Amino acid sequence: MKKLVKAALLCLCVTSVQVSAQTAKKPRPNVIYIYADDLGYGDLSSYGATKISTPNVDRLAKEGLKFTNAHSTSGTCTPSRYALMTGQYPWRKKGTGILPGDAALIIPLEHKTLPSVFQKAGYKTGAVGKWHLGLGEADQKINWNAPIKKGVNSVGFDYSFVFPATSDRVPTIFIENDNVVGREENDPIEVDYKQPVGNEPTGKDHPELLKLQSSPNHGHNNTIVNGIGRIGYMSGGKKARWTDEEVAHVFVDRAESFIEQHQKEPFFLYFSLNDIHVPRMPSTMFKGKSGLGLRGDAILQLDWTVGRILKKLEALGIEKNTLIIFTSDNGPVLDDGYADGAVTQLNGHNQLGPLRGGKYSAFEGGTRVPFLVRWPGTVKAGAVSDALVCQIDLIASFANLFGQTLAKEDAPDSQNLFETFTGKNLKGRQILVQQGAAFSLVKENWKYIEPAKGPKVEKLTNVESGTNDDPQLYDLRKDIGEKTDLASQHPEIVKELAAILQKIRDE
Ligand code: NG6
Ligand code: CA
Repeated sequence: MKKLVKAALLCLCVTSVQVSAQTAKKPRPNVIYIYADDLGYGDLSSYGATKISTPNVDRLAKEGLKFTNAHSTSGTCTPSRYALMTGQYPWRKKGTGILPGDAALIIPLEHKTLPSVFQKAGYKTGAVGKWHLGLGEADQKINWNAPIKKGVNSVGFDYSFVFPATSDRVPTIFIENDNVVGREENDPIEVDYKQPVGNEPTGKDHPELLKLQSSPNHGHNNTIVNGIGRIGYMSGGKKARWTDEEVAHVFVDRAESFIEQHQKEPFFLYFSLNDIHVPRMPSTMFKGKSGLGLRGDAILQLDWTVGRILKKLEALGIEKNTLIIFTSDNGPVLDDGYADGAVTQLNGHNQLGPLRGGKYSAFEGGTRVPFLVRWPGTVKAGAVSDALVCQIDLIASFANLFGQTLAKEDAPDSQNLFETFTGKNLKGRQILVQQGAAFSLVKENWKYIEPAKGPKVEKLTNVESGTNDDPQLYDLRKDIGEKTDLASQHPEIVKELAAILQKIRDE
């Protein structure tokens, strides 16, 4: 008997030694994913901006790894975020375009998501900030006046504090753990994107009430909230409505509380900023400070937000064990709907850096975005990687870190690039499909843009769309600005890349 117990104990010891050796091999850092909105490749001083200074974000570059060829999947928000969360190319699924504020949740619940991978690894997961992936059951009008079923907490977040879509779309409210914050029984919230609800003034009928004018023809002239015309109509919820000037403060406070609360356990925080999306209406402390209009001021606010997070980690003494990723959901745009000085006070700032295009575009400016990784002690400080990586790859990369195997249907387009994301390997993807005004396929140095109809310059935003009736081919290694179309010189490469694109589509 004694012998048996001894043997069993020995066995237990061996197992626990094995387990701890395994855990030692696989680190479990806290992970904070900071997602800027519409921030361009040229908008940070660490990426070459000279007319604006972003010292806090630049610290991530100085103390971490800077990517020069990192991408969102798409030139707009919803599809890029869908890909980040699911590891599936968004164009494989219908209904993943820019969503209205009353859209249903588009993330399928039967598959792994980025946060559910963390949950499975024993992390506490939180989402703070912009959501824009829909809320509520499909084919049902969402009821804002009751707890939301199939909300943010259904896709793998233990805690969430978000706004539903974009700050230029109603409803202009916060939602905490799938409940509207500050909702009142006697002032129910109603939202409609087709017809007016309630009797509040609209930007269209009462431009004199606006503190921020809409740009001509951009819409943004439905219900006025906080002196700003929005997309969509809303009534009720007077006490629940946000004040634009406070949004960044509210979000960073929530992010800090989440970090503080979970400082002793591994946590994953999806921190999705409102800056620098329109309406750009930063708080008083930043207004007029950049000299570049409200867009520049919003960049300063974004930088300050990052600084708050860095300070918080230091104060808690957890900065070494926290991996920060900073990136943007799509490229930059100056005029996206409001006369906010982005164009008139540009002052020589170049939001694109060396790239062409911008938000919505098939050119590199649509999806090539700043991407920084800081993990002190593990990721080499001040390193630069030109590996081709995409946000869609994070889910497979973290699953790999945690030793999780993903089923074939989970994250089908995501590649494990953990070693690349942490700078141990300089190789990235060989191939990436990019979704802008046209589809593109990048293979090593070559970029093929599929023929597509449409204006060469988007009328409203003045962004070069990248569309052309004929196929285009660029050698990105020599021509990052996509100035010289080589399609007619290399018809065989055009053919090869077009075929690969078709094959990936058919998968
Ligand atoms: C566009 C809006 C733009 C912005 C964008 C979404 C118009 C004319 N333009 O439709 O202002 O809201 O949608 O941006 O309505 S994103 O970053 O969330 O994709
Ligand atoms: Ca965006």
